[in-house]
Amino acid sequence: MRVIHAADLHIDSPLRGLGRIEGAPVDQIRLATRMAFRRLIDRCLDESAALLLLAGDVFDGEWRDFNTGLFFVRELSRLRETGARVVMIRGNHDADSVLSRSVPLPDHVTTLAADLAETVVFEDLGVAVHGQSYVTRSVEENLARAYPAPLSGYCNIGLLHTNAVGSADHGNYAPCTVGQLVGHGYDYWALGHVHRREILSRAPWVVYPGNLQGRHAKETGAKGCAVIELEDGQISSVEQVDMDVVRWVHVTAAADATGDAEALLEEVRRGLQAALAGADGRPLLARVTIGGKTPLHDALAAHPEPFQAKIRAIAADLGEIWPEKIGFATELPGEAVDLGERVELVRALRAELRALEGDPAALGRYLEGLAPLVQGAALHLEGRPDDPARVARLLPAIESLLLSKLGAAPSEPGR
Ligand SMILES: [Mn+2]
Repeated sequence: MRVIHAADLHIDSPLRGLGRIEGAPVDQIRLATRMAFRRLIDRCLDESAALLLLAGDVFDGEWRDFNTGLFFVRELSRLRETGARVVMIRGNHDADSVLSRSVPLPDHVTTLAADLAETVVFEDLGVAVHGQSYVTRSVEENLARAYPAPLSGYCNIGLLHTNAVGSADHGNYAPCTVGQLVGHGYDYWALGHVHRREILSRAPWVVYPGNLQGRHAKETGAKGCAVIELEDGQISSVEQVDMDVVRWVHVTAAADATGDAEALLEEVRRGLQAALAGADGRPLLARVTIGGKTPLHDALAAHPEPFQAKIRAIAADLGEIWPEKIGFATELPGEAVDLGERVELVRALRAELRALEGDPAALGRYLEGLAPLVQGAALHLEGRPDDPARVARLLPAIESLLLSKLGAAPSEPGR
């Protein structure tokens, strides 16, 4: 008998950062959270799963319209074909107080209460599912502590939306520890909230399946659900199965001291190719980062666009992989450079830029000169180009650009 555990579906989450990805099938990608859920239901049907467990954050927050809820109902109703039952809880993103709309769910779907942990017993399956929904977005108490004791003679499963690992990337909601869960007496903890898949314990099982579909460049790698195999009421295996329809990856390449741009592009190509090979035919959105100590540093810092365009062309040639962002973290090799007769000029320029870093007023006087340009450009830029904090952050890049124009290289690597 199979039980499928998923969490953090975030159906209809607005996938961030798609607008700037040149040439990517954005409309298709926007439907990815829905398509991944459809794939999950397909899997339940294919495996004739007896039970589907959804550990919170089914929705991303308040729906824009009813279609989000109707889609969910339509997909769940397909499970009637095999008689699968569904038990779900609400997480911080779809807490009772967050969703003002709701749709009636089919009879085979149970949403566990928010005021107190409760238990659903499936006599025919020999399974007891315990769990509690969130009342509000921010639940600070340790909910697991008040979960019912295990029922003897059943496979006991705890459904919980929690930060059990002290993850700083996620709100510290319903915090608990793995040790506490392990000691509770259940056979399997079906967790949600942390979006990275992780098996925290195998005896008993404590599992984050991670989210079903990555939603932005920080949610990289394979995403999916956990498939639990039960034999005679005992869990015999747990397998992580990929469900994502589009995948975010991080591709890195290191430039070397030879300063050979073609070799660097070749390394990027190999990285993109390897990512595609591991994606099982899924379209990929790749964040590309170029690092390494290289004489190319100044040229890349001053004029990244031609290099970025070449990488986009390589990706287009390889197939369904789109660079989402191409960033540079290169440094100069660091050997001393003979500046010749420009030495004084370069020294003065560098001193001036360093002084500006610590002197917002002086920086402000430079920016006055930019005012007429800023007036027209601000509308088309993400932030005001004359924001002193922003300009201060750009000073190292400005230095690289100016020094490269002078044919000089800064003597300190990484500046
Ligand atoms: Mn979530």
